[in-house]
Amino acid sequence: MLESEAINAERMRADFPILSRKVHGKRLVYLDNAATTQKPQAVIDALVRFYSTYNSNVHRSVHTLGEEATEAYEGSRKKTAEFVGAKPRDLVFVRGTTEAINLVGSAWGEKNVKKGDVIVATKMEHHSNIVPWQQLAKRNGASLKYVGLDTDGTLDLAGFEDLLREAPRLVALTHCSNVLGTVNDVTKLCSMAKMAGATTLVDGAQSVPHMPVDVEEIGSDFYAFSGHKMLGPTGIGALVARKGLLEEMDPFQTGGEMIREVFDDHSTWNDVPYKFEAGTVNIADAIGLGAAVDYLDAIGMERVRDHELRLLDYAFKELASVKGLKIYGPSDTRSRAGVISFNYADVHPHDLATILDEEGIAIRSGHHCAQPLMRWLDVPATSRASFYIYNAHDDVDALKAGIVKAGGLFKV
Ligand code: C6P
Repeated sequence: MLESEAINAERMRADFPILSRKVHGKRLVYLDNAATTQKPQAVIDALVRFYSTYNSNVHRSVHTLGEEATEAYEGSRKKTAEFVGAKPRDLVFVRGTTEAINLVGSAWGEKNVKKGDVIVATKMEHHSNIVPWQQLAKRNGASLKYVGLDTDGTLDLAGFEDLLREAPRLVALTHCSNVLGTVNDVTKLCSMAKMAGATTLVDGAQSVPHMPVDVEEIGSDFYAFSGHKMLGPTGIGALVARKGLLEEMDPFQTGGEMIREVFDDHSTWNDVPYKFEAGTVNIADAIGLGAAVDYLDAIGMERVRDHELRLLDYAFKELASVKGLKIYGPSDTRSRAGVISFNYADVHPHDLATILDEEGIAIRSGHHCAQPLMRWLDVPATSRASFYIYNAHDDVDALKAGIVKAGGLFKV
């Protein structure tokens, strides 16, 4: 593929075995990529190769298998770090975005957030970037405050500036909303937060898989993301920290491998990032994530973003003609990612998702783990279609036809 060539999604589907299966006798139209993405054969092969040829623990054994496994695991750390513009020593492998944020909540938060401190989050956060801060605030006597949204589903910048005047200890915000698709200008927001003296955490669960991300350029202190939303396996993700920050933090979990020396009454800690990877790590899935990074690197993230923007434009144009369909989030597709949350007349999102499933179309319905945002939208739930590299116009056409069919059944 040439760098400048647009992605040929139909051709790309051949790399994803699951996309050739049928659901209820129909072609699988997979539009639930914000929940998790499908896996290319290259990732599946990397997992099979590990278990069938060099399965072994890492960082422990000098035998051949142990050396090979360690090399592959650390190789994957290097690739994953470089993918987001970071150094391997600043990247901790975790289970996913949720664990990365909990790690910061404990290992950084316990020491740094004091009674009376303010933590700032936004109304468009996933529960994973709310509940750890609620718990930390409760434990340490701090308060959690929210930046509101403008009517178009973008952040209320004036409200953000107001909260920065309270000199928050931490600003935690998402790079991209999993419901509204809003892409936040995290470079600008982190810089504003920094000037106000805050530490920053960016939730990159919905951005790293879909657009070029450079943590150095963004200037965040912490950046979290999940492997399974970027073609990798479940159970693996990363926390990337600003240079030197991990060294200042206490361990998250304790036990094997994260130590340097253990005495009867105290222990000393391993170097970073190993200090934060206690016990036997998720070796196979980290290696699988490395294969996913290779796959995305070969395509190029600019092209991934470009493909999704084209698809988004097409979907907006097509869905505009469906009477009774309300789409949430910014109307300017340039400031959103390939996520479309909507409601359709009085059809309950779960009913719509069930009818679409009959047509082989997978979307998500519900609150999308963003209940404060649902309250702000004043709806109990939405339907959500989310795109990736293997989606094309035919998927959008199938979605539209399925919605229209549901409209007929519900007499919209
Ligand atoms: N959102 C969705 O369907 P984990 O589960 O740890 O890999 O990722 C959590 C998470 C954190 N932040 C954002 C913005 C997210 O979208 C998610 C996961 C999925 O929207 C599953 S709830």
